[in-house]
Amino acid sequence: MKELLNKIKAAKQILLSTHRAPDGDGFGAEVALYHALIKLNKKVHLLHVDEPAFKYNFLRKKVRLDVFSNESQPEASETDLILVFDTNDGRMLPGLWNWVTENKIQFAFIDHHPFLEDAPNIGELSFINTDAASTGEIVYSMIKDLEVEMDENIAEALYTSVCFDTQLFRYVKSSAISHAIAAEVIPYIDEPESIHDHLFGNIPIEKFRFLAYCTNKIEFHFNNQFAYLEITDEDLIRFNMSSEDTRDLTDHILGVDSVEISLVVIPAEGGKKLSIRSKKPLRVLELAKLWNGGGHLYASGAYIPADSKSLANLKKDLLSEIKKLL
Ligand SMILES: [Mn+2]
Repeated sequence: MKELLNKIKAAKQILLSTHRAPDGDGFGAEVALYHALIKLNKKVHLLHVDEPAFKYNFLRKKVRLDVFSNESQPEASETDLILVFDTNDGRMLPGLWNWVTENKIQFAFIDHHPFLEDAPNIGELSFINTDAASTGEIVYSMIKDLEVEMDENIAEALYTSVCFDTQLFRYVKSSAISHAIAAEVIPYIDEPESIHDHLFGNIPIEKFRFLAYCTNKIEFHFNNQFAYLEITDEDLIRFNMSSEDTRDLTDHILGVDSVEISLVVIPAEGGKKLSIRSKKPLRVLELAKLWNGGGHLYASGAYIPADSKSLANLKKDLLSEIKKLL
């Protein structure tokens, strides 16, 4: 971490990024460091492969963010460093990552996900702490080390990050750090509860009806210990929803007392995505790896391209692997 902080101190122009379909953790962590780096007089902006969802507008409107495309690329020679949050896999930044590697731009991943054995090189500067409950937790300590004073902008971004990944302090990795950060930043935030609403209390009625439809579609197997839901393209079209709108569903299903593992199959660009959750001590990371996926021990995912052979018997294969776990 010390070497990374020295590079940051020495850099003039720094880009910040996160995985595609940015979430409250990755985006919050980026925005927090953005405001800190501005205070250190750095030239800094966010460079994404996707715009964040509208619910993050309260953070979005306060930063400079560009979306990467082949037509609009930053000047590589003027970029000293790119920091990528909440992933350690360049493939999660399609297009942008080629630009980084082709131009040999110095990079670091700042993340809390376990390494993937088959992931591309993560470089020497990266900082990964799988004990952190959120990427925001890591950025909090970076901001402390950089000796930047807390302010409202940094506080609300850090709070967003911590609230999002811990699901309002439900998943804190049995540590008090998330709460300690909250205790420090809340006094700087005008209405901390409004952040809870932005993140979790903003379901449009159309989406609520879609979620009700999906809930009805869930199949329960193995004495109701396994919940399986497959959402099709037709479902998304019928309700005018995107794959992103299914995101909260996986966690929600795990709220059923008998369910130990939940798995949602979602249409994704050029294929399907598996989103898998489990209750301790069952670990689903290894399961995701069987389909070339990754993530956390109890929350993982995989992407299966449409031309993959494994799609043909997907449900059958999943059921037989899940059966071994239960
Ligand atoms: Mn995260």
